[in-house]
Amino acid sequence: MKSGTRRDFLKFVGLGAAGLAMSRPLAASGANRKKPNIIFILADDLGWSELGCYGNTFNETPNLDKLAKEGVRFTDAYAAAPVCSPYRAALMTGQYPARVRITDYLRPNDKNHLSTNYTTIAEMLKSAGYATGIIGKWHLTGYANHGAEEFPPSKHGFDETIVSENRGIGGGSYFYPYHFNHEIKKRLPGKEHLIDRMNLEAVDFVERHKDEPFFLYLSHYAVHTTLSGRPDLVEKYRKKPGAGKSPKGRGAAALEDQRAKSNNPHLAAQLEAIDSGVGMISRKLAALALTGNTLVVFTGDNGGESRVTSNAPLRAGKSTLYEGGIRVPLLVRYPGVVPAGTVCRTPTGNIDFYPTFCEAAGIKPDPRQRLDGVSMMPMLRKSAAKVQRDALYWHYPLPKPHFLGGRSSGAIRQGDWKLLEFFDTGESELYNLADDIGERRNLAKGMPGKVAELKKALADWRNDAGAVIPPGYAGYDPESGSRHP
Ligand SMILES: [Ca+2]
Repeated sequence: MKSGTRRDFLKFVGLGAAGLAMSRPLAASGANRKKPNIIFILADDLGWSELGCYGNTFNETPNLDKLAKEGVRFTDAYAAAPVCSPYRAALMTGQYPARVRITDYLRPNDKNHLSTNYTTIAEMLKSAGYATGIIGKWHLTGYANHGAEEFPPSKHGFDETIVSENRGIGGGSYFYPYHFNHEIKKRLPGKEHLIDRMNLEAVDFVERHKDEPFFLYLSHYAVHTTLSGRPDLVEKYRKKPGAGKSPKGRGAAALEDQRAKSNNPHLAAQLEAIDSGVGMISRKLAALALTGNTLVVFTGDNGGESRVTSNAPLRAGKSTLYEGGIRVPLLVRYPGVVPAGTVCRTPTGNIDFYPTFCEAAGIKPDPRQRLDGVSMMPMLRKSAAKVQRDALYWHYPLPKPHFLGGRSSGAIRQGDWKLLEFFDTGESELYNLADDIGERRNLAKGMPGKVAELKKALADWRNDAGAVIPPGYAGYDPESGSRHP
């Protein structure tokens, strides 16, 4: 949507400036009581295999496992990209990263950013009377501290921005004072750890907004490298049988230590802290009698980093379009709507949260903002529900390989079939995930018909989405099927 149409859009949904101003008192008086609260908890770089309820036997995630028991666990949930910013662009807009034109992570001085021309999910919910807040990582803008014009959460519909970055965030910053924001004041006694602080802020946010519908986006910086857990928790996992050495994702010693690539005590410590926060939030909701009217989502933004963990049985990790880079954990609890203890095997993407949250809140999305996702509400009500979708698509053009190994590529998943197309060499790989979740048997050579069919579907989708492969990002032109000179 163009910026000029935003006012018209607010009129369209019956909420001009006056309507926005009035929506809060209405909500507080109970007129909106039926609208569910929405808590979206995102862990950074958390692979599909890390939670107990996904089969991990080293990490301890009792509160997340309980969430799965009380709701639905998705086996085939996908991130729209194998790195941070494009996932977040898709989450906010309901569109594929290729359509939003954010297909790689944004650098601290990046001119590219999430355009205010979009109506974000936060703006949608805000216009329906929700209090909106983000705690933690945004990563959809460059930073004024690095010379870029800034487009922070406050320009995208968030009333409150709490413990969030205003500087480059690479390299981790898990203990106060936080290098990604020098202005944050300490609140916890002793050596304040970021995850604990964010959990505290989340519980406070719920308490503050208990009398109105709220949307809380709790966006953890963990478990991104450089990993650094709370010392007492790291010590606990170091002593646990099967513990790998505890590298911090940097330096030759860390890279040479093969055992560090699984059962990583720092990662386990960070994950336990995230899990404790989920427990704190659940207890707060229960104490306020809000559990029944709150939709809680827990997920990850891309696969685990292969330098510090293993995504096995999935292949590879962050920065690649193999399953290890894009398949993520997804748990949803919504009592009375989601039957407890269910498992959903239908593929979903994080482009689906936008229409899902709109439907849950009873809001019609703006027809002028194209949505690539479909509402998950039918799947939430009944895990075997049919979904109107042909395929999921990925577009990840790179000028050179990512430092973690990812290559310039695209991918499509249609049913159990998965095709990866590499823009650097023109090669394709074909897998059937039903009996090869680890993408070990490339079937491309023996099935040229299937390869051609999926390549065409992927090319058609690229056309529709306006997906661009910039000059110099490929040695091969997938549209013409020929090599660049
Ligand atoms: Ca990430």
